[in-house]
Amino acid sequence: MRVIFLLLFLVALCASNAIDRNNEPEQDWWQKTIFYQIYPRSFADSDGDGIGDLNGITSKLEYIKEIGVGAIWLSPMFQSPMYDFGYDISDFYAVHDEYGTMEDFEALTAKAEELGIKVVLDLVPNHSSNESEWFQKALQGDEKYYNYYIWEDGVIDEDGNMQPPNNWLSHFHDSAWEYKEEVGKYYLHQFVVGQPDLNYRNPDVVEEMNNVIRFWIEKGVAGFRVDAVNCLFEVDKKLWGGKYPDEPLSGAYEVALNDHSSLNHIYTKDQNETYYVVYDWRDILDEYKAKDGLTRIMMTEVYASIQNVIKYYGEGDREGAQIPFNFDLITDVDGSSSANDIKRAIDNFLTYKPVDKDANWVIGNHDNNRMASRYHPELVDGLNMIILLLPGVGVTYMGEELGLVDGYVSWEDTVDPAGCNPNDPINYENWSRDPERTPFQWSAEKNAGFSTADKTWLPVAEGYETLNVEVQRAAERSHLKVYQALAALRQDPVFRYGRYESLALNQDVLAFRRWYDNEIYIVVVNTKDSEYVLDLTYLENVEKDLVVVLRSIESPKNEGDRFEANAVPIAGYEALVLRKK
Ligand SMILES: *[C@@H]1O[C@H](CO)[C@@H](O)[C@H](O)[C@H]1NC(C)=O
Ligand SMILES: *[C@@H]1O[C@H](CO)[C@@H](O)[C@H](O)[C@H]1NC(C)=O
Ligand SMILES: *[C@@H]1O[C@H](CO)[C@@H](O)[C@H](O)[C@H]1NC(C)=O
Ligand SMILES: CC(=O)N[C@H]1CO[C@H](CO)[C@@H](O)[C@@H]1O
Ligand SMILES: [Ca+2]
Ligand SMILES: [Ca+2]
Repeated sequence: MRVIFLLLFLVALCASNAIDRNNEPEQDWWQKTIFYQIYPRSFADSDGDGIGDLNGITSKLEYIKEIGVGAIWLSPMFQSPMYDFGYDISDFYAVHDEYGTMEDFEALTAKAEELGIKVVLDLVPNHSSNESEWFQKALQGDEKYYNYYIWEDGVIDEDGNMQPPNNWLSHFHDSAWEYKEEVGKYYLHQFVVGQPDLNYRNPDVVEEMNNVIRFWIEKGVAGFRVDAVNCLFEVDKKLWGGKYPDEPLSGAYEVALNDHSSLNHIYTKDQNETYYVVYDWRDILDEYKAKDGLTRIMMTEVYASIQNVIKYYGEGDREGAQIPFNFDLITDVDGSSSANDIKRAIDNFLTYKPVDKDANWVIGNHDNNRMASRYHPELVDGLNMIILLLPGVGVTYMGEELGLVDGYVSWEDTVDPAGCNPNDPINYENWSRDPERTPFQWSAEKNAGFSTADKTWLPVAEGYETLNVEVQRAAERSHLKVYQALAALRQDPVFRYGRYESLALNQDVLAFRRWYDNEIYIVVVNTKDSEYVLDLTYLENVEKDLVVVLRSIESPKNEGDRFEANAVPIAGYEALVLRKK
């Protein structure tokens, strides 16, 4: 009997030693940090013209460091006529004049380097601006640049009028084709009219974009976030008798006929050639790593099925993006979702991602209503706990650390083409992305400390007098302080290497466990305004005493409080990080 016990004991001992701290693979910089998205136009205005700029960002880099973030990614700061606020680039090799100069950019990267912050830029490969030199030359008949774009003849309808080549729609409520008198043809634009699509079947275009990548890496950037990459290729028209085929109707319920979602985008999205271009870009990034040892990263922006999203990681011996953005917490769930729905949304990415790759968690960006507004302002700490303590890379859209909410932007003040184009003063808020782009809230001063201008490019959100950095820095408890604590906590091996298990304890409360060696942490988030007494022993190996390590700001508990695992009371919207004693 004794011998059997001894044997069992030894087996258990070996099992628990199976994960040896010292044998963990060394993590690279991008696996250990948080990526923080800055929308340059709205972050900080250094010269009082009401528009954020690079010097503004540079002046706030200490704040980035203070909150525990090690990498920023900037929405486009390249030269642009701003028809789509920078996503329409007229010079891929220059800084937009409202944002500053190349010297300002160099000062930004120098300061960032001094503080140990990596800088990642937005690569917008699908299209240029219609005001780029490339497109202008194309219009003037320069053959090289004509072939940078996608041109088609119109079709003559029964009444003898010229119509676009087919039914393709842009993302902004109009035909994806625009006629050009000078050329006598239509050009393709999957986004606004001012964003003509580049032709990736032309090797010159591929090489040009490779040069853009090289140019900015040589300026010192640590990688790229790649915009709308699944729109890169359209179907090969050679396979269709030289004509681009119509896309089928999606059958989407109650959307206008010119709404992008009214069609099923089988010919303009997710074409398989896309993945090989991405793998080639990764090779370029790796060439630089081979030279200086620093990993350059790629984050891809793709709203697609999970099966297509994970293709960006690579295939066979080809490597792709280290961080194919996971938007499930944006697209699949919101404040109305149950804890079960949220568990399923989390598990979705973890289920499909390759076992040897890192997950990532994105809960907001400049295209979607702010996290606090989509879920609930009281859930901010719980959501940040989820984003920062799940296994994988955490991504924060500026202001999520404070719980910023959407700003109100009147129809008169609306500038986003997605809001303006439908020309619908009643329903524009259904499409406008301006509410999540209102200026960052630094203090209770004029314009929330964002700018000294009399008018800012978008109005500052109401309530900034109490919801801002300065107030949250001074307060004993604040979202900012919880965020800082989370940024520190995620450096613990349990969150870097530990395993993960999750459970919806009831329809409102999500719990997950992270464990490593003999350390166990439990994160509990009540997504609704109802109280419960929780039995956390449903999670394996969770029993006896649990200690509160961190709590949401309205939590009635204190750090250091102890609870019996089978009877943990939780208040409405309360979120806790607990450790097993
Ligand atoms: C570019 O497109 C915009 C519409 O988005 C239009 O207003 C502008 O005139 C165009 N510019 C040129 C040079 O064609
Ligand atoms: C892309 O898909 C098409 C149709 O499924 C196939 O014929 C083609 O070989 C694929 N190309 C590549 C590069 O995988
Ligand atoms: C706009 O959104 C509201 C609220 O979700 C909805 O009731 C309305 O039908 C939407 N309007 C249009 C035109 O999509
Ligand atoms: C999240 C994101 O970056 N979305 C961008 C996708 O691309 C279009 C066109 O470049 C932009 O309008 C979006 O802002
Ligand atoms: Ca400015
Ligand atoms: Ca395209």
